[in-house]
Amino acid sequence: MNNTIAAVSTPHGVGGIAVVRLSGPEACNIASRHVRLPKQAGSTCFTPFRINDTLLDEVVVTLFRAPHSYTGQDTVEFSCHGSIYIQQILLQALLDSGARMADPGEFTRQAFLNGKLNLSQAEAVADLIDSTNAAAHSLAVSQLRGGYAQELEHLRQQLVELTALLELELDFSEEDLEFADRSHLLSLVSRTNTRVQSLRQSFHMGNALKRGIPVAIIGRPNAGKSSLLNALLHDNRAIVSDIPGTTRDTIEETFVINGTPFRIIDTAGLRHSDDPIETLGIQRTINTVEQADIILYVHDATQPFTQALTDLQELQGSLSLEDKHLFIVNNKIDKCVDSLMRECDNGLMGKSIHELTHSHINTFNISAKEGNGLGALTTALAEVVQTDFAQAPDVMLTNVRHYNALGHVNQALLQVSQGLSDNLPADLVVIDLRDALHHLGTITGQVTTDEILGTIFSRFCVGK
Ligand SMILES: Nc1nc2c(ncn2[C@@H]2O[C@H](COP(=O)(O)OP(=O)(O)OP(=O)(O)O)[C@@H](O)[C@H]2O)c(=O)[nH]1
Ligand SMILES: [Mg+2]
Repeated sequence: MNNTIAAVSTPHGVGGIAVVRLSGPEACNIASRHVRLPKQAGSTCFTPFRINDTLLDEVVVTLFRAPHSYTGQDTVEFSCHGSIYIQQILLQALLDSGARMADPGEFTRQAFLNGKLNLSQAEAVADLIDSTNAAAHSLAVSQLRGGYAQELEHLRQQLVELTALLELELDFSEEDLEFADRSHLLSLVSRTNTRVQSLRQSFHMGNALKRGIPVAIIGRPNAGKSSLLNALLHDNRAIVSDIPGTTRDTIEETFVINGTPFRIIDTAGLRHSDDPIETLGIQRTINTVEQADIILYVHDATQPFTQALTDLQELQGSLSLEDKHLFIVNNKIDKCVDSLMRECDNGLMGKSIHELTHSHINTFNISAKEGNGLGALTTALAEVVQTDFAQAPDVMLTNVRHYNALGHVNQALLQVSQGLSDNLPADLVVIDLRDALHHLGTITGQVTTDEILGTIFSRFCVGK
């Protein structure tokens, strides 16, 4: 197996410069066929890049010596001029001289295999590259820094100690000795499991911050839901028309307020319909509401507010609105003549809806068409996040793979607790403890399979 790999690390296309990376035991030998290498590791030099005797380009070469490189192997990076032609020929020259084309994420995979990063940090590198806003960026940085890995390592140590105690008993099983007091063990296990559970609970928040906090726009046909989506995005994303039932499928877009991403979802209007496609759309609306943290109920302010009450009452029948933020958005206020009446109506409406749903209610008067009142609405969205996320734990789970693994850890630890309470023999309890350790190990990479590694690194681009 040829372990010296090469790839273009900058995005495909023309640029001022491009970076080609070469890493592995033969990196220096291969590179020195084409360039003069810097005398010292960690330094650069400006040098011609030749193929046989032909000059291809003048490049800057950076040399890293194992283990002091990203991958932990000898690494040479070429910064060449960013023509696609130069990039391709330079890379081909390295391949002809003995390197192998890198797979997606293979540089990071080398880094993991050489102990430069643990698995959750390697995944954080992918998140960092993907991050498009301040919140996702700061989550990825904190995972990369390893606070999270330390927390998991701490949990692992606790489980290892527990296992060791019980295994000690097994060694002396003939003598029927009990080294560890069962109730002490039980409290250790439940403390560890409490931490596992709270880490799992942080996933909802972590995932929302990373992918965008889900906000559903719902309401009757023609209330102006799509107009609101377009107004928030400053874009004609969704079709707007005065025909009720214009939007049939959900339309999803991300937008950022003060560095926090929101995933805003326009839905099919709520009404009873004989049209099978519209009915499917309405079912989708209900599913969307279920997954949303914030609901913008758009009400046509020229209509009686009892409409809103009826709709929310019906929704309440199929799902719980209690733990959601409910924003009542009175739209089309440009068409309302008596604004004082409106205010009074809003108060009444907010009160009745709160009594109905028990959720936090905010009411807004807007005109999606003319853009009035949108500032207050976006400010309120940002405030919800500030209050909810002010209580966010230091370490947050953002990765669904980790979430599932911690689910298995949690199950295994519940079994351990049960076994200890039932006074099961130590060897049976140890089996469940080992199971918990196994699943914990898959997160940071003490336990890996080719399948796990394959799934993780295929997410990366070639060249990282
Ligand atoms: N006067 C006024 N008209 C509006 C306002 N917002 C939307 N409209 C009009 O109301 C009609 C329906 O708007 P849409 O945004 O398509 O409504 P919708 O809720 O998405 O409707 P469906 O997709 O059919 O459920 C269009 O003719 C819009 O121009 C507003 O603030 N003021
Ligand atoms: Mg619509």
